[in-house]
Amino acid sequence: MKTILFAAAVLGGLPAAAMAESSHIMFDHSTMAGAKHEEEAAVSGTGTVNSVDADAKTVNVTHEPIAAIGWPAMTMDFAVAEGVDLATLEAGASVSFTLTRGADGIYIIETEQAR
Ligand SMILES: [Cu+2]
Repeated sequence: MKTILFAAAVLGGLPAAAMAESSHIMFDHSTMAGAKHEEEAAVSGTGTVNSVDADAKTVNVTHEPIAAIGWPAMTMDFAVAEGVDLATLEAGASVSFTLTRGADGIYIIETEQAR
């Protein structure tokens, strides 16, 4: 939640149009067409890592469309589960990953590996 709160603070002073363009951390993908909120099974996707913040346990990923949850291709920040070893990931890596959705409705990366 620390990341989300930080993002909210940073975005707080920006006009609405700028917020719409900003990080997907604040964006509730679940409102997108095709999203099935009731199904909480892990969702898999692929993408390219843009940056890794091992201290914050976040990665910025440009991911391919994830049809299972109705996401288009996009670039976004993900929080990463405790079990994921970010030391093995670096900018430019092509990865596959699985997502799980927390009680707050935010998807996080549950597993991630180079491909
Ligand atoms: Cu996204």
